[in-house]
Amino acid sequence: MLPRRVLGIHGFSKRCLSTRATQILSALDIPTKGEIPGVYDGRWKGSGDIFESKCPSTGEVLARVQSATPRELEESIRASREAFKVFRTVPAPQRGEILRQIREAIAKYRKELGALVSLEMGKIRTEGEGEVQEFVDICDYAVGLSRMMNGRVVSSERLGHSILEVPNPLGVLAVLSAFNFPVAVYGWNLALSLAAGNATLWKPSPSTPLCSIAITKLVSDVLTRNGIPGAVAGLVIGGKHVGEAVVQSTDVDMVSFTGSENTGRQVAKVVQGRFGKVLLELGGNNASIVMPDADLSMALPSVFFGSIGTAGQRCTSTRRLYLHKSIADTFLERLQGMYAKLQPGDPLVSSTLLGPLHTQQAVALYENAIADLRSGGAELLCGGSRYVGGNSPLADHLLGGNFVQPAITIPRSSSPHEADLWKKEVFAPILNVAIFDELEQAIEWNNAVPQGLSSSLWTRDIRNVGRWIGPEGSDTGIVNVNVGTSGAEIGAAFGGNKSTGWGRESGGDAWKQYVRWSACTINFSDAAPLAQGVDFSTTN
Ligand code: UN1
Repeated sequence: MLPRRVLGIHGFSKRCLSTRATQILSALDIPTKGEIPGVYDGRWKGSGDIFESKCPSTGEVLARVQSATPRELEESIRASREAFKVFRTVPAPQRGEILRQIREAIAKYRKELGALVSLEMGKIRTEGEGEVQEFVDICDYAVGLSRMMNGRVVSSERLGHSILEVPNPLGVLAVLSAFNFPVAVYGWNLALSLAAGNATLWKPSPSTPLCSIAITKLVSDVLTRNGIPGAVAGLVIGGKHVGEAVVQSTDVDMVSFTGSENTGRQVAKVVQGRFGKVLLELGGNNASIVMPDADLSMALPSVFFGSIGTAGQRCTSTRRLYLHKSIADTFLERLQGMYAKLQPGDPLVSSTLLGPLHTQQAVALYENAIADLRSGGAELLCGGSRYVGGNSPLADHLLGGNFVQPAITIPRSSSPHEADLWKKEVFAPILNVAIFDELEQAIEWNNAVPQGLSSSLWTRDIRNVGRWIGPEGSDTGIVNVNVGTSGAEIGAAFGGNKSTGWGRESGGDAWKQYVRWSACTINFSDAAPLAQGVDFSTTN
């Protein structure tokens, strides 16, 4: 038999785990030796290629995870369908009770899971824990929802008739999630899907397998305790081929995809080509606009968090900053002062504010973007290179990490109509700045990019607020006032317009996509009249 391929940047690496990693993995019952099964359909397995989980802060190989073979994927999808048949008959409030128990299980391990997110994804501790809190919050929301997923009774124009709009479970939901929120985005989808009575099959980013294994273990324990088949919340670790097969499968009723615009376009075509349902959460290219009357003591830390938080790797990160000319100099001076004090460090240490980028490829994207900005004549106010070598502020054990200096730039051209650099999402801490005269101009720039996820206006003037949230205002899915572009709560629907994909997840009315709707007209009368008064009577 041929040996299995090991997919990792450095190929075969020997696993010799640091204490730092061992403690976090052990607390969550993740083996610290040997290969770890990355497929769960009621049973743990995985005999496909090996994926390495690599710590972005140190370069250490955290685990070698067994992915799904094509056959195992098929088995998982089949198990999901079987599990769905059982789960769809469980009354919704009982599904809510299961969700409540999942909420408890996740909340109990909030700190440990948060640390695992920091270790494997690279975001800082408070953001790792915040992401786990987001999972807890959406479970709370879905517990309530399980008693409120109401249909409607519609008046019929016909005597003795009633029309019901009925939500029923949809089937199998596949969740294809990204590395940057390896816990929360699955939580948004799983919670609504469970409340709706579906089976969910998770294909996480192959670079964050441990987060998905830890979560799946906690969820499957709850399901098993309640006599529910484990495949109600299945897991398949795998690469492109696994993702493609999931997306193509007619046994998957809905695909919820988070990732790049390019891949999202392919996913959408394939799923729509087979008339499946698709929910997309794609690129963000989010702007903050600061007006002359803004309270800078609020705007500055928010823009700082928006651009540096998660090292600029949130879909909602602030990538564009539009400053009114009257406050631009002051704002930039103070913002640069904040950037200058920033030190990169181990994301597991609670005082660290700047962690690494997730992968070496992300570092390359950052470096290319900086090179493009430079060659396009942009003024680089700070940052622009990676932290390497002798004068790096990084401790020795972090020298193999993917740390880069957050950059602030002033591109030569301010308008997205004139310079393409404004139109691209670069998943890294690069903040491009332009200076405007009138709010209309800033709104026009805000809207002149393909993406439409989040945007934020800083002002105290109610007239600006009206314009910003109205028909001539921001065209993004998330439109904030005196609140930064990132860090949305779960209560409202989350998602973006235009090339962000129009998807809505999490709160609001998002649950309505996770069910199949039927309009049921019921005749209680002794006649069978046609609608619209159509007369189709026969003589006999
Ligand atoms: C994402 O970046 O994919 O609003 C999700 C936020 C988080 C979720 C971001 N609550 O920044």
